[in-house]
Amino acid sequence: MDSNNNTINSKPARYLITAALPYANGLKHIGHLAGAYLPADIYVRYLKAQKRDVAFVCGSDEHGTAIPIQAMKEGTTAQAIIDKYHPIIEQNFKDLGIAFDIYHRTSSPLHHETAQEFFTVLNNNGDLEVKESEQYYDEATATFLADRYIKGTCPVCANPNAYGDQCEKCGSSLSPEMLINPVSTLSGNAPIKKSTKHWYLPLNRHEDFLRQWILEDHKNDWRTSVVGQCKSWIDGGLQPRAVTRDLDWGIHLPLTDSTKSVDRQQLAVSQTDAAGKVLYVWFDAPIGYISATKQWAINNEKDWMPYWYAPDTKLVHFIGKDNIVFHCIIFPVMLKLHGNILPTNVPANEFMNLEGDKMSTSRGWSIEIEDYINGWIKKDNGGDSMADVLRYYLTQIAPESKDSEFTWKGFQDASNNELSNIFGNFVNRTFVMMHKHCSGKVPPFHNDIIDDADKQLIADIKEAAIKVESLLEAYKFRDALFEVIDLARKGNKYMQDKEPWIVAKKETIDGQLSEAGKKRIDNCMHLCLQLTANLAILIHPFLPFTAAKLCKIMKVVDKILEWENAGRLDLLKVGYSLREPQLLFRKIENEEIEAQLAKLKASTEKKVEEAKTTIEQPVVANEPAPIAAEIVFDDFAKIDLRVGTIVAAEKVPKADKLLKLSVDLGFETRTIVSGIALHFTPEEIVGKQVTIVANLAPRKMRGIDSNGMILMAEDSTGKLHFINPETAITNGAGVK
Ligand code: B3M
Ligand code: ZN
Repeated sequence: MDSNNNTINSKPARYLITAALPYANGLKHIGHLAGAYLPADIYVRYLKAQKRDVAFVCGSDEHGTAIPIQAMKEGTTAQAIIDKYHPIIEQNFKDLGIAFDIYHRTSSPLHHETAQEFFTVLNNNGDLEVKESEQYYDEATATFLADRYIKGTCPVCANPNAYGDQCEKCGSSLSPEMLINPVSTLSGNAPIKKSTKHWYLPLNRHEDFLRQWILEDHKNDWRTSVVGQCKSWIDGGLQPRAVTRDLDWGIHLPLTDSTKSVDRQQLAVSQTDAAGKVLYVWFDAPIGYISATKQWAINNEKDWMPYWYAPDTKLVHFIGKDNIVFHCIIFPVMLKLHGNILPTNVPANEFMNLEGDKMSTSRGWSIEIEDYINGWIKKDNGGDSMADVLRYYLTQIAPESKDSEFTWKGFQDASNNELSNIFGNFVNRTFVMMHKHCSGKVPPFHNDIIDDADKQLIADIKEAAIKVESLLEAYKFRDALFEVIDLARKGNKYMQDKEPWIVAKKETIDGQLSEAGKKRIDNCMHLCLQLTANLAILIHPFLPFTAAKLCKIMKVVDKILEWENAGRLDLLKVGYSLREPQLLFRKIENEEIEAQLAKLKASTEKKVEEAKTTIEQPVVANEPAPIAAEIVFDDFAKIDLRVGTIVAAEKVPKADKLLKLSVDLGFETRTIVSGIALHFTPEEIVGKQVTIVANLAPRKMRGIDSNGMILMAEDSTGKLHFINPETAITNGAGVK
């Protein structure tokens, strides 16, 4: 609660805002954007409009096994990979208006020094432990197999392609020892065990601190999902985590000046250690926030220290949910030991799915940021307004408290029905009418004829400014955006009720508009114009390109966008002449949306084809699954297996993987829904005999009652095969 009160009662002296450092090993997709970068940018733009002292830092994460692995794939060096992707990713962010104060690199000498200094301080203070242990080793390539150099079956979800650090299917965080049937991704061989020495961060020593700091102090102001994930980590028992690796790509361990080390013999880093070992990527990457701040300070002649040491600094990490443990548990322990401030909040987002499935670059089921920029911003006549359309939709469906879903139809609706029809339309009508009825100048407001509708609109403007501010302070970006659009909606209604065009018609006698009519039109247009200026201020954190366009047509400099102006009704001076309106958003056509859907389908099919050709390679070879836990005969006897014949099969609508089967068991015909549609067409399986589990409890799948389960064998390529009798036998026969 402390930090919460802090923000409300006293404004922090400065802000340090971070967004997760993307691995520079490939293009990033819109899920990344929605997860960390866009909300961070919105928050920072708002803070800067508040004239707060802010540093917004980000940059490339250029270490870890992900980089050399990508280099192998592209047949090049790790250095070439980071030099290729770093500038592309940086430019992609710029094109979408993500305005970091610095986009740094963890390969920079400044970062290497900073990370080494950090390690040295912890090691000299006795805050690390050293342990000699047996680790997986690939003899063919003489490499210890850390993180992504090792693959195997996930102990949690049985995914056969889980990495040594994480299962990308179920999200479990793993260690190489947990993998079932591990293989080296370098040679495809089964590894041996070899002894090696490593430095560990003993998280177990900090359990009390973490419990108090997260589960008590922040239980109310951090997102429930973040606190929940932390709680399950802490309750699961904190273990020492290795912070070094036997690799050559990364930051070499700094030699220890053994006179300074509290335990010289044990903890000291020798020449040999330093040459063959590097810092674990998740040890060095978050320190990247600090080195980025240092470089930013150098570039701007500032002092970086208060941003990481002064207690009146508010540090906020924007990340996706897969990075929670690193930012809420491991890095804070490091910061505390090193004497730095701790994050005030870590507003992690959940995941954004795409058209009914998880986003995944490897399966081609994603929208790459670069692709969006090329397809919509660069060659489209909408230009950078299309950057704002994406920012709008991604914020409108931001996965703040649960996973959300991007659909192209939703994108089109958000753009056409809300941005264009509500926001764009209000501004456009205001400007068209102001030019027509007020000769292009801001008309006066006549207080003597103010009515309830005017008063209500004025109150709505003031209230919206307050609401949007408090929602942004609480990291509720989608609700905040809703309030802005809702204000535009109220503007439309106000104008619709006031009907200035009708007033003009009715009150014009002999070509002359009556005095009373003129005053009514003046008041309506005056308020609509002040509302437009307010909309520019309020929409600016979300849609910066649109705000800039609004400033242009209002002929004002962007100083007007300062937050203290929100809620004011004198932003545009009476008599000031304004520009002609400019269409803010164009309509998105059905064909464009269909083209995107077709493209998505083609890209996933291409990846499936590519995967087929690489499947022979050891990297993805499936080892047979380990034998399950022993059972006794009685367990087996409970399962009633029968032979039956598939007499009908059809696809289940809107479920790519499911077939609805009718299976003749002789004494009855069963409906069974089976997840085999990607392997067989309905036509090819009708008439086949199969073995089914006949006494499985019924289950509803896509609204259909499924009564039983078909047995299938899965080969090492993942292909399914029927288990059926050698020659046809009577339906209903038991299998024992
Ligand atoms: N590069 C992982 C990721 O992109 C990692 C984040 C580092 S933040 C310090 O999800
Ligand atoms: Zn898994």
